[in-house]
Amino acid sequence: MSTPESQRRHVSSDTTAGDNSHTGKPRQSSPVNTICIAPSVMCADLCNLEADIRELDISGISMLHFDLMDAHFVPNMPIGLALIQQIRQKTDLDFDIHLMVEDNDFFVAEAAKIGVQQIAIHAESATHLDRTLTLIKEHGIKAGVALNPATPLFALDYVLDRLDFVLIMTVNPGYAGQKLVPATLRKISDCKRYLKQQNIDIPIEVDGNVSFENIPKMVAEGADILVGGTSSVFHKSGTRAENIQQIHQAISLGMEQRGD
Ligand code: S6P
Ligand code: MG
Repeated sequence: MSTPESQRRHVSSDTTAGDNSHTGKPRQSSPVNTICIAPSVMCADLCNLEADIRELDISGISMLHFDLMDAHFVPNMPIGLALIQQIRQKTDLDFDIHLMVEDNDFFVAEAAKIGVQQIAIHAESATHLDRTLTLIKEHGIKAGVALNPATPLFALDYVLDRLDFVLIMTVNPGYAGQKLVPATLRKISDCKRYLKQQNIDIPIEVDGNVSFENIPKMVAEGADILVGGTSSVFHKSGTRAENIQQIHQAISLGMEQRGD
């Protein structure tokens, strides 16, 4: 059986996704089979965002995570399309869009105009999940499904062939600075096993309290993309560069315990 295009190992290393060469700089990519750190922009210093983005740009990360909320699916709305559009002009990093909205198709179309590399939609908000995933892929963007902590993995059963990644929420979506929902650690390894049983090799992204302390456990369970927020990349104890260094150490600890 041939391997479908969607069953690639890592999201950021592919060059077929949306064009982001807005700054004329060479595009960065993550190496295949490594853990990817994706800083969550809603946790940056929003009054000093350009400085934060520049610091992250030279820190060796390859992807930025954007939380797009509509104050309906989740009761918050920290950043919007106009801001993402402006940041697109400042960096060639890959853009990872996490939609927490009711009208997924509208935001997919708007994000595609901006030039983003991957989009996750929530299984809980999508009325026509298969159709919206297809729409994302028609734009040449990698498609993922995000699952709330209480949503079972079988929500993915009939869209697996559409997926380029899975986003496991390790907190309930809507806010930064929350505590990990404990059962979600097991859910990461359950997801890893589930994908393996289906012979699908796509990355698992984790989002929510991806802290220095939790990263080794998450990586050991099978996480491939780590969304870094207030408990890691933007932790007050260090500079962005120092925090990213500490994340790499935590990843190494997790990799030592990892089974694959
Ligand atoms: C939450 C959102 C996340 C947060 C991130 C914050 O709804 O999807 O991406 O920005 O989880 O990280 P932390 O370390 O503050 O929990
Ligand atoms: Mg997020």
